[in-house]
Amino acid sequence: MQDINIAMIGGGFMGKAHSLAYAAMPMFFSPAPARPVKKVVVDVTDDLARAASERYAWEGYSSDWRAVIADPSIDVIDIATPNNSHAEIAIAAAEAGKHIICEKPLAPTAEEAGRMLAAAEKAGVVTAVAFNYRRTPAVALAKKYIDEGAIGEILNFRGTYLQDWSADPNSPLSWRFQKKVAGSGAVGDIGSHVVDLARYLVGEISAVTSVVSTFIPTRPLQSGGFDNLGASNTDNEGPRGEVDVDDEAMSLVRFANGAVGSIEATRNAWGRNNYITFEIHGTEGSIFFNYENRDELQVAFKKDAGDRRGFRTVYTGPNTPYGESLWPIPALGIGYGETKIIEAHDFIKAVVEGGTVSPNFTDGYQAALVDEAILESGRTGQWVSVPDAATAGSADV
Ligand code: NAI
Ligand code: SOE
Repeated sequence: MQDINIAMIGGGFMGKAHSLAYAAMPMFFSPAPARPVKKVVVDVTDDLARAASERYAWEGYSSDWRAVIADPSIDVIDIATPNNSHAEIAIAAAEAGKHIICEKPLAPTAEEAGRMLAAAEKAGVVTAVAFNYRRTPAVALAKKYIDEGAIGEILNFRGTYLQDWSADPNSPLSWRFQKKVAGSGAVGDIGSHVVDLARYLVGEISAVTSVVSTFIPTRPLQSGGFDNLGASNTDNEGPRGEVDVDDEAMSLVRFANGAVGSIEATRNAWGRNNYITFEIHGTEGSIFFNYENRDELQVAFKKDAGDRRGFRTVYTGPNTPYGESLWPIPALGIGYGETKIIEAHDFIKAVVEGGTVSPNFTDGYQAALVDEAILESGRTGQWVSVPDAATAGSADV
């Protein structure tokens, strides 16, 4: 089996998820398209990089991503750093001819995302952006039903991403609350996942109108040199820093194909953990998905007899998308890890075959254009048209 040599930049939360995915991918997918070789992990200091390499079983470590990108033996650069470093690393990787998988959001701004796309297109490298929730088998099953026409013409999409890890005003000032690092708040961090699902399942979003708010304006500064995502200390009397990004956004959206919808994102929703939901109404039926019950897809069909019509539950398993590579019995349990394993498979397959994978940098750029339209509408109170990545001129930005 062919080896694909990987260098991963960033050994935090996503570093853990991607390391697991590379190790497990050939166990799930047989034959695997290639053996991902975990060559080197990079972090900001040698100590952090060494700790990540030992914990996540990488062959080597470094604190110099530029030197790692220059290494001719590396095939793939995996970017798992906070948002503000994605563009610089990805553009350097593309210029060195490396294939790239980059965490979402592709960049803090659409301008940077456009430059990343332009560099990758110029270099002709394979790209992927890690909107992994598309890879949940039940979401792929929803896509299959829609493509087969099972719910007819789509009229309406209602998507939410609700969390509560930062609902406590004393949860710390993660980089996710700092514009210079994150770009935006709930919009880019979690709303972008819903934008990706909406584009995947329904089609391009052409215009948005939004209410964008920041309810918690300051948070305790972090100490200890690592990101304390979600930890809280209700007695915290220490110094606080400014939150200069949104923490809640609600949008109405129009799709280019005539469908309408809504997208909601907040991390202030007590009791909601990773509440990614969508409900889609078509002329022939409806679909409902909730990531907190991610083995299940709820479906209702107009064609059912009147005394039987209503939502029923389909559990994903061997007969649904990706099922032949996962577990042999329905409802054994799909987890976050599986979405990342499938993501790694689809990306490595495209690298080996010289093909393309979706979502890629074009999708990441288009999602960033939607995110920016949501933020602009939040500022102006107006409907804002979303440019099309194909004509927005990625090479010119
Ligand atoms: P994190 O803060 O847990 O880890 C980031 C790591 O990158 C840290 O170890 C940090 O020291 C390192 N780092 C920062 N700047 C660096 C640089 N210039 N060079 C090398 N290393 C650097 O962050 P997390 O949660 O892993 O997020 C990383 C990215 O993944 C973000 O873009 C985030 O939005 C995305 N993400 C995506 C998720 C998904 O479900 N697809 C889930 C969580 C995060
Ligand atoms: C925090 O909101 C976070 O880690 C996001 O950054 C991820 O994209 C999301 O999938 C899980 O929550």
